Amino acid sequence: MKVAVVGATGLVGGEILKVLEERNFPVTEIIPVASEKSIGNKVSFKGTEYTVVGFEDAIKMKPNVAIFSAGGGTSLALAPKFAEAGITVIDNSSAWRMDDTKKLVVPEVNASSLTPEDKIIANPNCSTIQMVVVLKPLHDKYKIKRVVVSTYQSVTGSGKKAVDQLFGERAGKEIADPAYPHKIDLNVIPHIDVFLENGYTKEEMKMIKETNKIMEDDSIRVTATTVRIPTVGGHSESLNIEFENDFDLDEVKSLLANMEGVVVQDDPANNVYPMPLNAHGKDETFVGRIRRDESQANTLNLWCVADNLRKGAATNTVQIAEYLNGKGMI
Ligand code: 11C
Repeated sequence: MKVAVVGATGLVGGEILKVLEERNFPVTEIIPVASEKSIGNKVSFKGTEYTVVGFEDAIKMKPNVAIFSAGGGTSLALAPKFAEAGITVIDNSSAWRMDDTKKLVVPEVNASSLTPEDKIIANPNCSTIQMVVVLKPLHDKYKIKRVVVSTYQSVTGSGKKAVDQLFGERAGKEIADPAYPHKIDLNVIPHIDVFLENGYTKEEMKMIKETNKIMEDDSIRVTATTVRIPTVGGHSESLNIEFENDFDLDEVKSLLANMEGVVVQDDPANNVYPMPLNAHGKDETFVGRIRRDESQANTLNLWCVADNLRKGAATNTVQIAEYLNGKGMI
């Protein structure tokens, strides 16, 4: 497989290369693609150096698949050019997610919806991905009515500038060009992406709309509050899930334990529960603090954590490529 990575020099691009390497995706050639200013730079993959090229050269090199992580504007402009040349695009931006003609895919949940005709495939937002892998087995069994989610999101979700802001503040440096409108170290910022007219942020609305699309069920009501915290290892989420039907707590734990890509870490007596420090660098979504919401019938509380650059971005895109490859679609 010839694999183009568009945005190869960014935080997620670097993670995509790492995940392709670690999961042994059958790569014969990496084509790193980036904007003008990075063309000619070198990117290393499995001990070989590859030269960063522009998008026109990348298309001429005819990759089997192009994994995009270069922002929505680049995806809107360039993904159709790759697709027209017959190259399947897996896009990590928000550009195509809510387009009715494009699939929004978390492999453990809805990979089977993919067909060879899908030439631009959207990868969901990181905070949505880790939530839907947890919701899916529970929805199939007990039918979800409503989800209330509150997030505790890593600064890596905002890119390198935000990581530099956190560690710069911690080192007592003056931050000339901060990623956030406030200090992030020793702080909690209830604001991710831009505010919309309804008072929600764009990140919150992504979690709501993307969940309905991926789960193929608009009857699931979702409300979200998304929050940035000074951590780097991954995103954490508190989920309150109300079901149509009653559930058995042991069965909930076993459904989650048997879900592909989910690991249950739930032993409060021994202080075992998911944390970003432990999820960092892993591909799974970790779930714990699984308990009944005693204030209301048929309702569950849990806590889930995943590395947002891995399962929330790079790993999910590579898993989509693995699925397409396994089905002979690329
Ligand atoms: C964050 N979830 O943590 C965002 C980053 O739509 O892919 C990913 C944005 C997206 O800030």
